[in-house]
Amino acid sequence: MAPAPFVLYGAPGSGATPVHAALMLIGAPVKVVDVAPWQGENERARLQPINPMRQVPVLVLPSGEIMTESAAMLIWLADRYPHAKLGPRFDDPERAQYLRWMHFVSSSIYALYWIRDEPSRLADTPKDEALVRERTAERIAECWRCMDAQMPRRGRYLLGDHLTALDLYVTVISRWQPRRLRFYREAPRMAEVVRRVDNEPRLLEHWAARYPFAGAWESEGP
Ligand SMILES: N[C@@H](CCC(=O)N[C@@H](CS)C(=O)NCC(=O)O)C(=O)O
Repeated sequence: MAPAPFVLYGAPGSGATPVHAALMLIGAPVKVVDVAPWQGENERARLQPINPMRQVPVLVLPSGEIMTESAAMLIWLADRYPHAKLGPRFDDPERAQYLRWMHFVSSSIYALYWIRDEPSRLADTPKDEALVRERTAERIAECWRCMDAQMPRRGRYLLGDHLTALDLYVTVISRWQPRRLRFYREAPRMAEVVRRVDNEPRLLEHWAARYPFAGAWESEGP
């Protein structure tokens, strides 16, 4: 009998995109449910039964267990399916830096989109909303700059010559505002890697279907 598929909740371009890319590289069957909670209450309500935080991505494992948290999903998938070589193993010297930067991207950068996607959560007036957008963009740029300076780049990808979950994560999140042109400027060493991952032959179809260039992510914005 064919194994039960993973079920992944999240619309194109969301944090589900790198998780989906990992599942593609692993070769695991996946059923995708498009939900875009940033579009409003109706979409959020669809998520309530599976994730009370009403966010995506949500990954339902073949066992039926539910996972939230994109970084945890990526790390777990890489560990669970070692044949795909998506992350350094427990005794690999790169493991510490891998975990460090996976968590950094999640907690210092991705977390800011809760505010950016709906600045009225913290700001009362349109003027304050614009300020929140501007300041969070500066903070995201600072995080990328810091990461770029600290990453021990020694190969074609962020952690060496193997594409890992960290490459998938940074490739997608760097497409979000303030978008790629700003990222390229702040993080010139990582810029080279994300362009390589954008053009990874095994993922071209995936990117085209789940995060097409039509979204104009290779631009700049607040
Ligand atoms: N910590 C979560 C953050 C997830 C998150 O912020 N997802 C966004 C979409 S990419 C979302 O659901 N936003 C809607 C909202 O926060 O209301 C993760 O890493 O998976």
